[in-house]
Amino acid sequence: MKRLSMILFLMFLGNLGFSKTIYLVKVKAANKFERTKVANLVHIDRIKKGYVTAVVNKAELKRLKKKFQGKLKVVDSYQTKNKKGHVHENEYEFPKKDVKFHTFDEVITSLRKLAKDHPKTVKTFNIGKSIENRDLLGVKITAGGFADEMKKPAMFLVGTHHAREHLSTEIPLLLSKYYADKIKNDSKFANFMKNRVIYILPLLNPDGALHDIKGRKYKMWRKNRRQNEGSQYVGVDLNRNYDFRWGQGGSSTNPSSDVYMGKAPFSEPETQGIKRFVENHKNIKTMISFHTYSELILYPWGGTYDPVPGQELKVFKKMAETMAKWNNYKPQQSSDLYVATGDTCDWAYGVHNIFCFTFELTPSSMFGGGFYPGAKAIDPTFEENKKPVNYLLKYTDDPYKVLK
Ligand code: 0X9
Ligand code: ZN
Repeated sequence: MKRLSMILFLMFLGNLGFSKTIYLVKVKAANKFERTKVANLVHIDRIKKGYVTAVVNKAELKRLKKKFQGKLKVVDSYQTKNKKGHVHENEYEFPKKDVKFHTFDEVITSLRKLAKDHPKTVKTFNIGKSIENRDLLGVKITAGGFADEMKKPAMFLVGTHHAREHLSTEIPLLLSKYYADKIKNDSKFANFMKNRVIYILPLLNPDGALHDIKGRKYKMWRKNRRQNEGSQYVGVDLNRNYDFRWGQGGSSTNPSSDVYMGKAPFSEPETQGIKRFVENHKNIKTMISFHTYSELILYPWGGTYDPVPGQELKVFKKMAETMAKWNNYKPQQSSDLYVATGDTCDWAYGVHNIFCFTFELTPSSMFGGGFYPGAKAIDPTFEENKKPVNYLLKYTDDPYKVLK
């Protein structure tokens, strides 16, 4: 087993463009409480019976060793030097086999084209700029005009809080085209969309996503590209930066950690953009934050083991379980994985009462490619998620209706 995991790990990392040493570690953790102790320091990659695995840097390893003496095993390490002067060194493009994925520029072009092709039903919107000054662009989709947009119940789809989770850009992007075309071609659906708006923002972390593909080599990058003051370590974990229960577990105060919460809640322009947009769109009733990977449908709370209040728990459960029948994902409360505070859905629900789900898309494990499942994963993942998203859209006017 050790040999097999080592070979797979090396295969997995073989194409990554690291210039540092990273380590694959196993930490003994028998249940969600023990997993949370690990999640306080590093991002947990995989949950197995009795232990978790994580890919960590040197500083993270040091902290893990201090805290989990005797419970930690370094399974493997990997080091590579960035080849200076190689042909693709400064290119912001996916590796050749994955060019089907959209770069930041391609996302922007697609969204603008969609609005141009559907002038009556699709408009672009901008929630601000990333830390490196890139546009955070989305599309709004409705039928019957935008004049009374705010009166129409809305579903908000957001992709790619985490840089390396590129499939979580593709799915909302494909959904935007799917819905625009469906309004055009299906009059029943067009009629239904007179009383709905769909807001889609496929790429919340463009700087991180571009960094992850720079030089056409994946880098396993997770955070945004904030140059942290007084630290050599870059980046804030955007899914730890929302202000609801911020910093109360499952996130780190250390900029070298992959789950660094930021120096203050909403310190990042990307999360500030979401905050402003949601505050200004009280019509948003449901939301999905797309991530990869593990094939899960997660609902609040993620920041505490407590469940949400009774009636709302019933709604969350019913919705998650129904959606999971179509995509075969596992429906569960977020904190069943591990407690993590400052995430999108706890904030959306806790502050704005939005029925918000975190979808951890395909694959189910590292053996299906982990964060890099390849272009072949795009279409099937889209297909399996169409029905779940349609269902959420249907009940967006009144989520409690699922209990009737
Ligand atoms: O840890 C995260 O931010 C999410 N997983 S990922 O592998 N995409 O990074 C899961 C968030 C679930 N929320 C909580 N457990 N609070
Ligand atoms: Zn994620």
